[in-house]
Amino acid sequence: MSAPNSDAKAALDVTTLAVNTLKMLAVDAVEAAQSGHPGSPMGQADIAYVMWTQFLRHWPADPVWPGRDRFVLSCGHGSMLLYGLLHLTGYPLPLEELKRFRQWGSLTPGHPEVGHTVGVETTTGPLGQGVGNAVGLALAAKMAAARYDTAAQTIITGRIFGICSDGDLMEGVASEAASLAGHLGLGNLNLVYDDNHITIEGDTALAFTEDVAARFAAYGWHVQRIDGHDHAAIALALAAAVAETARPSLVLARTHIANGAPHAHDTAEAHGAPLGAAEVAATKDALGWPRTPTFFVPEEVRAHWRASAERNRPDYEAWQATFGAWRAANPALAQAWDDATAKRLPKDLEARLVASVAGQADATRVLGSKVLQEAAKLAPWLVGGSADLDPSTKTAIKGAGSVEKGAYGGRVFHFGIREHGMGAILNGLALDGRFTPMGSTFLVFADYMRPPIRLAALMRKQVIYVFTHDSIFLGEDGPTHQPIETLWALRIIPGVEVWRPADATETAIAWAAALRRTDGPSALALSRQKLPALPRPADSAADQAAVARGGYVLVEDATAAFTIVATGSEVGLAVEAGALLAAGGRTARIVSMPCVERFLAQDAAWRDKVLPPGKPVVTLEAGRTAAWGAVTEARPSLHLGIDRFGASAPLKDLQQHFGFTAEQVAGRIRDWNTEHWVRRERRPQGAPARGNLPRGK
Ligand SMILES: Cc1ncc(C[n+]2csc(CCOP(=O)(O)OP(=O)(O)O)c2C)c(N)n1
Ligand SMILES: [Mg+2]
Repeated sequence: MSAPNSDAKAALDVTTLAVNTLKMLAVDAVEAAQSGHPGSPMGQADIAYVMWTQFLRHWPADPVWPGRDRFVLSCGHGSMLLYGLLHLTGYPLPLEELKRFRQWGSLTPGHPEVGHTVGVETTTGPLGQGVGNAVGLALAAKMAAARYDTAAQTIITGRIFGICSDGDLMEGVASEAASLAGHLGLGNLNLVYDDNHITIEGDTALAFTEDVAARFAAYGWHVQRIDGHDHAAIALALAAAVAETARPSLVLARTHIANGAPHAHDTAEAHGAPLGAAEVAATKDALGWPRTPTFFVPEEVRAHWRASAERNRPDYEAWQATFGAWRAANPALAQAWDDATAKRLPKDLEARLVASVAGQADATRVLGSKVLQEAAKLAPWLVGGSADLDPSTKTAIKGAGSVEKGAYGGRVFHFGIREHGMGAILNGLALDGRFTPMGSTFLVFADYMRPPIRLAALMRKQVIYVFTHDSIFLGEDGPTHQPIETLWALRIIPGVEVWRPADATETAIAWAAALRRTDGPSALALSRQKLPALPRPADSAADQAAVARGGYVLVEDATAAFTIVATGSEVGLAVEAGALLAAGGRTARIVSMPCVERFLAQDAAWRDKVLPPGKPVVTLEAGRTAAWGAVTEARPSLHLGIDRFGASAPLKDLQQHFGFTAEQVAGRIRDWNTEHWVRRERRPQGAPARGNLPRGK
């Protein structure tokens, strides 16, 4: 063989330098912060280099280019790899920001945060979630292609690339999502597994000895195994992964954590601790890297990385031209695209949703299903499904068709019994930007998908959850299925709006609010059981606007000495109990509070109008009582709820045993009311009223 010519040698050198730059930026940043994860960026640098310079179609000058490929770093602890890539390829992430890794207010937080750092596609860190997000993004791209591509023009060009780690693939959420991705044949998804045999506690042999390749093959994935430091092998594998369009691809890349660090190499210590000054020096020496300056980027390396992004110019420009031609040739599709992207809803959305169920009394899950059908007409980008509970949750969009392998034009998902995967996939669908995704299950199983709900809130993404069977009054299924703490468990996540509507109007307004809320998730808690109609004589636009404020006066009475605040199925009960109390000479105002977060976000004038300061309040909700103090504040208050697990029995017996008949509620209020006023006169100033203590514990 002849000696390589000098051009080839120069190319080889800049490649090595480009990889080493990525490694050293991570090492220096972690060292400067004295915090972070140097090992995985070092181990993944070869994979990332080949992926980003030869495969990923992106355009840093237009980071949200709709035709782009998306990159998901599922193992978010390796964030410095991503920050290095974004910096080097020309995103607005200056070196100064890399120097401020993990510092207050920097663009380089410990784990990547979408919306915070330009070029970051999703927030990762909780392991496994990114794999689910990638599946959702891939599904969204398939669904968008089915809607918008035409015989003449392909505008959905983006593919999904990702890197995941041992931790990602140990987590169940990744298995759920991967199983569904295989089932749906998401051939636009290309994941590389950083198979470094190391996690925090040591060798993966401690706890992870399964055959991952066989597992993914069984899921229906296209699976390859390579040496993750061999650039030619990485390129061949990624080319094969991209060429495989019928199945998602997993490339198991055997790598070495902290590759290039003489002593830290292959150690668990390199996972999450700075290398230390001595090892940093040894690494730089071993790689022929200058010890100073730190954060060193050789000029030819900068040019090389920039050129790698510039190589996408023809694709970028061709896409823009195609998109322009597509817009001109397909005005209706273009309008649909614009409406979906902007989530453009009709002004009279509320009125139309209310009209779809006006005057009807039923279970809110049934009313919700009817409202959904109308919502689906007004928001064609609304898509959704359930975790195998549609006959109960009633969330199918009728006549829309299912999303199936090879046929992605439908709007109904069948997630299977995979709530956690569903949540992570919904986040991916939301991140795509062209859909409003909805997912449903029983309220009690919201716990199975809490991590992605939390992430949807953190990312401020629009996801709608429909959680039915929202209280013990689901009946015979018993305490395993009866949520007690779940409403407050969701309310306590910042940024989640939980709606628990009481009747047709509230159900419609809750749906409208969820559709309009494009910067965060909304959860609808709906009843299994039929609910009574509420006194709502006018049901005017003003009344509906009041509902949208989250808490409002349903029954006003200027002479009333106190207020009953209730939600969902307990609002009707409050009205009934109020009538019994009134018959005994104690009139009550009734407040319905379908969304506590909305109510608490109203100005003081509204809150004081609904709950006058100083006026005693009774709260009534079939769930934990402790947190209602956040609503009643300093007002004398009694919290009626359920602070133990439920029981398996018919609805009527549960109402009786848990004190939720109108007579019992009226009686409990009467007792408290009497006691409260008597005690208030006698008790020394500042002593708590008896009513502040939850009863029935
Ligand atoms: C759901 C979840 N559990 C635990 C952690 C804490 N954690 C961060 S990284 C990690 C495991 C690291 O192993 P691996 O994923 O193989 O990454 P590597 O050490 O190879 O970089 C753990 C347990 C987490 N981020 N997310
Ligand atoms: Mg590992």
